[in-house]
Amino acid sequence: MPPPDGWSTIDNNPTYNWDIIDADDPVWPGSVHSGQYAAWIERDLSNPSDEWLISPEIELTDAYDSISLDFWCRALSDGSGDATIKLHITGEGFDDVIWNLRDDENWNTFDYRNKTFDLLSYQGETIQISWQKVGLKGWWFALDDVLLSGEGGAESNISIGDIKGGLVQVSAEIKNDGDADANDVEYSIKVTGGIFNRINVTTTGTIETLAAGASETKTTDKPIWGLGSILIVVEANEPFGSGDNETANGFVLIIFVKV
Ligand SMILES: [Ca+2]
Ligand SMILES: [Ca+2]
Repeated sequence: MPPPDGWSTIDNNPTYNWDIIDADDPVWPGSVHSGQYAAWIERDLSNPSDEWLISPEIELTDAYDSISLDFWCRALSDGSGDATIKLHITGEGFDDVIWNLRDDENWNTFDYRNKTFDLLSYQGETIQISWQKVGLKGWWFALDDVLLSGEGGAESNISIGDIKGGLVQVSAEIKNDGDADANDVEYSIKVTGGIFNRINVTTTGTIETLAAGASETKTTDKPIWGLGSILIVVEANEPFGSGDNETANGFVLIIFVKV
């Protein structure tokens, strides 16, 4: 059975590599912590191991108050030889070993144990989490219930500010009142109306990044010619975030738009 989507392994020799074990067919009873399966690597008594179990890339690019890695594992911390399990956090330009089973634990019984690590310092990075079995012999290692959780911190908040008229154009202020940057803010300014409904101008665009507390003023990119009452509808939205829409009434005096 392959690992779940996006997970991968690196096998540096053909024997005793990362595998999935089934609770109904346990290598050792109790080696699955919950559900039907767990990850597992057997000790290798003759070839030094260098076997990796690697998570998908995880973007920690939003704002968080906390980021926590939690997992359950079952192993002894010593055993013969020198093999250990190293927990790596890797990303662009870094490879941090944040846990070493043999050095950091003193586990003499085969209990499932819970480990928790604070990963808040990786906020802003795209990381991968890896368990590396490295060295000769050691013990088998079972891993289950890996959970990465984050609690939200700052959020963006898109709103529409002033809508203004001018010489053949309408402008609208798009604001981010939140305390986190807004990304890919899609906006539209639609102007309709006039005598015989001859005015129909829509301007759309995307603001790649609208910093926290910042605003940008966007202007219709086609001239508004005509005469009479108009309706202005401004919308701005983040694809997976906040949004706002506002309407305003105005009047076009041939070439001057009065809002
Ligand atoms: Ca191996
Ligand atoms: Ca499981």
